[in-house]
Amino acid sequence: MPQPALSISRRLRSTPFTDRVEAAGVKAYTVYNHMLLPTVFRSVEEDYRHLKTAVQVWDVAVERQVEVRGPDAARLVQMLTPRDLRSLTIGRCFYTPMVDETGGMLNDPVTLKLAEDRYWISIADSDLLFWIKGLAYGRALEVDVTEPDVSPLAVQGPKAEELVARVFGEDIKDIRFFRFREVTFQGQTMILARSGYSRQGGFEIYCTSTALGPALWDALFEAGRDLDVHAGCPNLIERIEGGLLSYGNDMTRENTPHECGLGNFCDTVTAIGCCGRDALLRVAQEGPIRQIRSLAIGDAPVAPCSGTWPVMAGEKKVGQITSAAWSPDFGTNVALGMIRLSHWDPDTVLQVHTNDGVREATVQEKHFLADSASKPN
Ligand code: THG
Repeated sequence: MPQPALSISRRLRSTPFTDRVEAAGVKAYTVYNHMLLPTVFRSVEEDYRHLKTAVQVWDVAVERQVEVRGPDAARLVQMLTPRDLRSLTIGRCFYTPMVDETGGMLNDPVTLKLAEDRYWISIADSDLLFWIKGLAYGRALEVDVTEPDVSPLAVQGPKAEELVARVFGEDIKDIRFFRFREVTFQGQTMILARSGYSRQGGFEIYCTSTALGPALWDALFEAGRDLDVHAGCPNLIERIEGGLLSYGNDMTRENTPHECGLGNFCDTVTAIGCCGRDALLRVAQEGPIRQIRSLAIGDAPVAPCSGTWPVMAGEKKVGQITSAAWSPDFGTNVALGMIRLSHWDPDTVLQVHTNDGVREATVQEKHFLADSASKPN
């Protein structure tokens, strides 16, 4: 069915790379942090295959930065998350669930510590800036909370390291996972991190100048011509296979980090000052009664899941699917869903009410792992 078009106005902010993305033939966008996020270039399946074999450049400027700067910066950032930030040293990135006073998820950003008194919070799709400004004002903290001119450009795929080394030098190969360094591009200091929203490996360049965005894009494409570099974007199939969660889709304010399977990124007992700490300590006593699971949905490819699909055990609703896509490598539909405790054990068979009928689904032990995938042709 043809999709309706999206009317673009000033409220849907463009990015430093929008001209290049359009020249590269973007076929669809979604809206994320009031900006345009590409979702398809050639087709979701062609983009998927190319991401797993070559290298892509992604305009992920929608991952806006909330900069927290000042003498109270560390205190304020710890108020936001149940992850203990005492081990977040300068040069590191932490995946940080962020919660409100009830322990409900507000966002799941990557937090970078740039200096003792300076952090970037690289946000998913919710207006976290307002919450942070409210806390800073309400507690009269000595901080500035701003959205700086910073636009991440991701380089993802098996050849990403080679491409980034060609542009920024061989030394970048020493950057470890979830660490960053300062680099210089045309005299401008930027941040280069080994991170990104795929399981294929790669880097994120935090472009610190809108004016230099197109030149940065062009430099990567010129250097990567023989690597088959192509414009890409976070890929629905690959991220579901890899169990990468999407805020607003797989989780909302209704969920705690533990329900999202993000308990590993929480140290609620020692995260003193986190505003959701008391609420989370209370729920941690019992443990969650529903949690995100990977599922395989049987038979032919399913149509896209634009809302949620009920998950049933006979007559009883035991959960919902929040993301699903056909996986060429696994030969099944891969999915993420929130499933009740009584039915979340691996190999449990359930029924999913998709838009085009009831399908059988099997709960997986973990996300879909690359080494059990059938090799691409
Ligand atoms: N990079 C940056 N900002 C972002 C994202 C990103 N902001 C929005 C969105 N993505 C935030 N969500 C995620 C979700 C997962 C991961 C990163 C950001 C991720 N997770 C790995 C995992 O879960 O295994 C690694 C976590 C770890 O080991 O610390 O990478 O992609 N800049």
